[in-house]
Amino acid sequence: MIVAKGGSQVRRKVLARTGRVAVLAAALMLVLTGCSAHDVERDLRFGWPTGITDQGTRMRVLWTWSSVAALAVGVLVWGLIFWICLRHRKKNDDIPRQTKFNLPLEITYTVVPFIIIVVLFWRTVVTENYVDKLTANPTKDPNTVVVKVVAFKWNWEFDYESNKGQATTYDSSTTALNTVGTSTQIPILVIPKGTKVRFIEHSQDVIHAFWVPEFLFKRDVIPYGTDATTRDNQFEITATTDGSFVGRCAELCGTYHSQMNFEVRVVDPDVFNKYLEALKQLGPNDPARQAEALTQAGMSACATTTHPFNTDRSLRAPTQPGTGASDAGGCT
Ligand SMILES: [Cu+2]
Repeated sequence: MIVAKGGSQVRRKVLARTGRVAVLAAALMLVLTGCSAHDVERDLRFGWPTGITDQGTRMRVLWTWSSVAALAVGVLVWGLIFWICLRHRKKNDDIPRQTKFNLPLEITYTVVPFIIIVVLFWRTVVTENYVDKLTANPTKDPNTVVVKVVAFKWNWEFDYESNKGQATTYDSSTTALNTVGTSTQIPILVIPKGTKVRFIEHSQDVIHAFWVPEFLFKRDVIPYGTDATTRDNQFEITATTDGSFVGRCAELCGTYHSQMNFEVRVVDPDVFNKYLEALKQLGPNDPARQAEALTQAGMSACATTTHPFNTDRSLRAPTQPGTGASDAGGCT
């Protein structure tokens, strides 16, 4: 008896020491490879695409931890299956002990999944509420830029309604600073990095959908047959990565649906302010104001992520860059 007790104590000590060494080794590896717990968590993506918004990051965190929870449950279930297969495999021809039920076990495997579902539901609702959160009085808010997105067959108009609480209109008019896409010009939406942007989605004809894949978010643009925007869909994002990103219409809206591309440029707030100032100086009637204002703000005048399409309906081949109707305009 004494020998057996001593043996189990030794085993426990060895196990404890192995555990301590493993934890220390893991911590040392993290420090030596320059990874923080935050880095590890950020890289645990499980196939989740890279977003460029604060909201996208929150969705990714939900995905990461849902996947970790699913894996943990998976490992437990696989472990139990293998354990039961090995531990209770057929060893002789005796009939195994026959049992009826095990109340504690049944309560456990009812309550535990219920708790898991409650936690997943709760975290999903919290994340959804964060993604759908809207600022009260956005046009007066000192931290928000308001853009009205007007969809029409088959292009986009972007109206910059206000910039951090200041209304942005052309001189001597109430028209918001804007750009309008045409078959020869991809509309480019410029937004400031690190600033909340409120989108008001307005449609003039049919249902379109505003989709920037890197936002990891899309929302329908519903026509209500009125100029009022009170019923229009609205949402907010805060872009955290600068760059140019393609945007698309994600609702089959008609003949040129597939050609309703636009570009989003996420830039420093200084560059954004310069761009708005340049638009204002150029006035609402200059059809080339988008390209000119982009140039004045130090940006490329042409879209870099997509190109104008050839609108010839008899064409039986996809449009290649440079073959669109815009060749004369310089942006191909
Ligand atoms: Cu559309």
